[in-house]
Amino acid sequence: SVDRIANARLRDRVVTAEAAAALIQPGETVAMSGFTGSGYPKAVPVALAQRIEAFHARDLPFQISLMTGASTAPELDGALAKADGIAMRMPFQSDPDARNRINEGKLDYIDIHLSHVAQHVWFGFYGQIDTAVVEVSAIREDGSLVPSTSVGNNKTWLDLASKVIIEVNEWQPAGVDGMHDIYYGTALPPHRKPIPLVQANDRIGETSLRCDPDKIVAVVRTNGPDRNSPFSPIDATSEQIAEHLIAFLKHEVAKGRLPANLLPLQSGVGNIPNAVLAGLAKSGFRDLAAFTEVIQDGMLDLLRDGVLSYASCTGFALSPQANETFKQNIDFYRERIIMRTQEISNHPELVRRLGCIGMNGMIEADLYGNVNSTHVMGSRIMNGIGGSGDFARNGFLSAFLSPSTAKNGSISAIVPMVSHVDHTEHDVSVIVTEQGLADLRGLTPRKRARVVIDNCAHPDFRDQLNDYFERASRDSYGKHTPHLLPEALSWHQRWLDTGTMKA
Ligand code: 0RQ
Repeated sequence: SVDRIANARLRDRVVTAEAAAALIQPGETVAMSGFTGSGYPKAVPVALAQRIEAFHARDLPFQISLMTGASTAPELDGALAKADGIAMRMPFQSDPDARNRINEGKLDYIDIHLSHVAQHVWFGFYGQIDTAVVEVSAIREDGSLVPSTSVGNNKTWLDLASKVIIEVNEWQPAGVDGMHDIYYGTALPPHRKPIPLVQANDRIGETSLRCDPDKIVAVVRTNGPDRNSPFSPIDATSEQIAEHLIAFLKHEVAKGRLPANLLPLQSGVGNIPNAVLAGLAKSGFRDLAAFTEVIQDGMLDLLRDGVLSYASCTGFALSPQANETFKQNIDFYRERIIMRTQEISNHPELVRRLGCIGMNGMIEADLYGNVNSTHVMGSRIMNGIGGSGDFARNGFLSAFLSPSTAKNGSISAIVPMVSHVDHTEHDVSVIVTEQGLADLRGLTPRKRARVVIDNCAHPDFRDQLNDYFERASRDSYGKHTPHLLPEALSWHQRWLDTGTMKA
């Protein structure tokens, strides 16, 4: 087979993962590739975790600040968190070990909008990047780098890092070459220009990443799979949520507010968004487009069946089975998928111009439409805001989806006041649970409360919510957004004290 490293100079820099990891020093800021379990480095982070453990065994300090595109995998976040090797982490993670350390207060975590990461690093808000560790699928003869299954912030990492370690992963299909679109037109204010993308499938950049070869200090060959975790079968609750949302989209088409083929879709990851995608396939929609962050199984199916004409993303989150289908039909998918940097896939200017329809999961929503996507009981982080805010604030419509209860019915996802705010009442158009859909557009706060309680709350919590809302409407200091402050968060405290939000 053809050598994936076609550049002779860089072929000479091939070393073991251990040798590459030895180039990373304590206290460094390290920027790695990876987005929702795709395209992350597979070998150097594990070797780095071992190096860190060896230091710790000799009572020597060793931690790094770690930045990525989004969530990675046990071999990256998991291994480094277990080794107690991360001092600061940003911007999005979903690893159980890292999450536990963050919630124990032992790992500093900064949760920012995914579209902000690259520019905030360019602005200098996070200091100098010492090392970039980036997985690619191949190195071209001219030294340019063909990304693998995610692009994330790799352009920024390669541009700004003092030294670069490249992993060339032969497991990634060679046929991804041509799928990427790396935009080099970004500049810093006050010199920014409009981004010349007017349709979700426009190509505005290059198919590979540039990198100054003098900065590449090591190249490591790998051959290992992305995280590729399986999806659970679609359950009844997810299916009902999907049905409500699809009925709403059809209604919007009938009213003439959306075209028959909708507007570019953004879909979060998880079982509910997957059910929505499966539902779209069954409901007769055609010629849809996606302008989203992540392509998961449901979107590959829609592309295969012609329901979706094309999809723009920055990474994948596939089951092992879907990954096989992807690899076997890579020529088909390359014609229909464009992978961009996450500053472009999530760019507010583009999300606004294209009129994306955002569909994301949530932890809880309150009577007035504020949404918490990240913190259980206001303090325990689950994952992070990810790209949900980029799409919620800037899209044509933004829907937040969740079962109406959590933890065996002991928690209501509809609460008097959210215990943490990621999406304000100004950014949320529609809330959907298996009970129904609340269309908040054009409604005053008190009218929103009515439809949220009537359409979305679980019957077990409806009386309690009505009681709160009625008393607040009578006794609140202000009557615009009625609240009883001593009670507003009492449901959360009750759950912490007694194990249920039920009064
Ligand atoms: O926890 O597994 O311990 O039981 O949250 O909940 O219902 O399985 O739903 O996997 O879709 O996750 C908001 C976390 C939903 C996700 C969130 C607990 C529940 C369970 C997971 P257990 P479900 P999902 C694009 C967009 C932010 C990022 C985003 C998310 C766990 O959608 O991270 O939108 N969103 N990115 O028990 C207590 C509640 C709860 C609750 C759920 N009210 N109280 N626990 N849970 N609701 C992708 C990217 O940006 C990269």
